[in-house]
Amino acid sequence: RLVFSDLDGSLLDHHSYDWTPAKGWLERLSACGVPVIPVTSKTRSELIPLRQAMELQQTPFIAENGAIVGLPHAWCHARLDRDAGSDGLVIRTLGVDIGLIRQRLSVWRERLDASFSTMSEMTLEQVMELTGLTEPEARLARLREGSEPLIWEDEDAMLVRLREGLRGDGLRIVQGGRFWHVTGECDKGSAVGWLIERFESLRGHHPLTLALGDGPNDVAMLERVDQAVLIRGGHDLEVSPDQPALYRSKASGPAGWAEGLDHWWGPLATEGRDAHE
Ligand code: 2M8
Ligand code: MG
Ligand code: MG
Repeated sequence: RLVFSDLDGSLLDHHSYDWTPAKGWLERLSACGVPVIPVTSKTRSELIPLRQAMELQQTPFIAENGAIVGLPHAWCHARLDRDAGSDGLVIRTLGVDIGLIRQRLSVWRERLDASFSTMSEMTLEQVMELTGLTEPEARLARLREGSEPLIWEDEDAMLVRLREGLRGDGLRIVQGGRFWHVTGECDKGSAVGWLIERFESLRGHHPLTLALGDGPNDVAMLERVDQAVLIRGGHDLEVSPDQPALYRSKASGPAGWAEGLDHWWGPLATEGRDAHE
């Protein structure tokens, strides 16, 4: 089994970034040997302290909306993945470089005369005010490698034109909780698919997969797994009918996260470890 989880607004509370209501399930999953894989808009740098605090250092992660994948040793191919960093993680990039994204955004802003503010143009104080992150956290959020968050300040019709322009450059724009995020041709769904294939090639069988998310940028991930939880949040979302195993939580944030696990995997709480690896 594998759990793929969005962080902000899902495993973490949208405002306080607290995950206390999910702790019981995190401990249970860890005891059963089930990896909980963060799939987030956050940067690799933001994930370092978070994975440590949540005791998720042994599991892979997907950062920057599918642009960056981090693989701990157990998820590496002995011959292919020899480029581990000092933290023992192998990093794979599935998107494009942030420099290209920023360059094309500034070209399209000028061409279309569009109004938006990118995170890289904001002051640290502005980022803190918008997100409620502390100063050190906001610094880590700005260390971007493969996605640029922006606040949209123009009409919907202009967003359609920007999306068209970016598409011609091989770039995408997707909505997160507070920001719009520009990436290469990747999303949370494609990165989750990549990791599932990695699991299959290493272990020789298909894992039972569950994903949880609350935002428009999570829909592709929810459609890619066996069982999905749409966590109640600030967005009215539609998931394709091709995903029949969808549960909509009543609670929001980490309480909705625990509710989704109760719904799909309730019996796991009382079963043993071996059956689920
Ligand atoms: C941004 O991501 C969230 C996730 O949905 C958003 O769009 O609201 C990112 O910049 C991320 O790096 C940051 O930690 C987060 C803080 O709220 O905002
Ligand atoms: Mg979210
Ligand atoms: Mg997110």
